[in-house]
Amino acid sequence: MRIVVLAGGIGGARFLRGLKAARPEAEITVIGNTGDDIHLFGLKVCPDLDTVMYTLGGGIDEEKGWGRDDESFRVKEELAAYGVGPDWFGLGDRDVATHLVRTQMLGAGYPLSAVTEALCDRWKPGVRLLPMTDDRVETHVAVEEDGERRAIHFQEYWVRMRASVDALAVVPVGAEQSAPAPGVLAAIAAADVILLPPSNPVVSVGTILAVPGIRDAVAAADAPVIGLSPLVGGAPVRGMADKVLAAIGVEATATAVARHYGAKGAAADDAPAGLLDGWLVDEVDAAAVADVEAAGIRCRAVPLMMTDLDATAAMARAALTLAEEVR
Ligand code: GDP
Ligand code: FO1
Ligand code: CA
Repeated sequence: MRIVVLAGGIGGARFLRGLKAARPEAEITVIGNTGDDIHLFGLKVCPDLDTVMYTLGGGIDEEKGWGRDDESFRVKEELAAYGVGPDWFGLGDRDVATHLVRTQMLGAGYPLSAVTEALCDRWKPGVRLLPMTDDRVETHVAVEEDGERRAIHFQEYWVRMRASVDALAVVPVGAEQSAPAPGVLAAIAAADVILLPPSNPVVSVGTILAVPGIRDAVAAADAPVIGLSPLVGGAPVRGMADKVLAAIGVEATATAVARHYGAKGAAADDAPAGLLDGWLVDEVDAAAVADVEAAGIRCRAVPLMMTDLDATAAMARAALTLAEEVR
């Protein structure tokens, strides 16, 4: 079975771990978000790709959910001693090696997709991990600070500001000029199932869908498209997804996000193509099932908390069962 997953960082990576446990024999292609990528100290950092790679490869810091396990921050301390910022983004010493290898290979002319494959040769995540694009796309967030509107890098909004002010707009800068990385469209077209894991609908899945060609390929795929809600009980399980949802005028509820993705085949003339055949909400949102189904999307309420591997594998099985139902 060929499964394609459009993944962000922590939510996507943890779901993938459950999916692998549920279907060890499946051929899983992950299309990873690169809108969070940032250049720091001359290094190219790809947080979401690395989170997937480390989580599935056994190198993740389980507590934080990002970065390497058994990490130290000596380099960060030395940079601080020089007074060289930014001081709000912590690059760990072990993690830095990944960014050095990546940056060196990019400098030698390899595309990000080839670099990611090379990094995965070490980590053996057990999935094919493709960046959404080899082109530079950077998510920026418009905020008002001290009465002035300005656009800042997504990481500055998320990590430095902890999304403490409203996001006025979220823009994947460069997306319009980007092209899907090699293998992305072919994987979508050949998929038996396409899954939207409980990743951030705006800055993870939304950014992947903003790469020209990807949204249309998912909408046109023969495979059922099944999503899992990252919102439970009207709030993100983790993080500040509500802030970026507000920026695009979508309520932070499982129903609103399902409607935002839209029912497959249900696009109006000027609206983007709808994507979903099925949607899973958490049991606490069982009342949402009827609303989602009224929008033309098959919906089930199941436990959606990724508390451990068994619970996460059960979520993956529920998504695949729903895919069979709508097929
Ligand atoms: P990021 O790139 O690290 O922010 O990770 P993703 O975009 O892949 O996923 C972030 C989303 O995962 C957040 O909006 C969370 O609400 C969601 N999430 C995290 N843990 C869980 C969980 O256990 N269950 C569900 N349903 N969603 C979760
Ligand atoms: N998140 C933080 O909250 N603080 C950090 O200092 C930080 C450093 C960092 C370094 C490498 C990496 O791959 C991820 C890192 N993250 C950090 C997580 C990450 O940038 C964000 O949570 C995601 O990009 C949001 O999806
Ligand atoms: Ca992310």
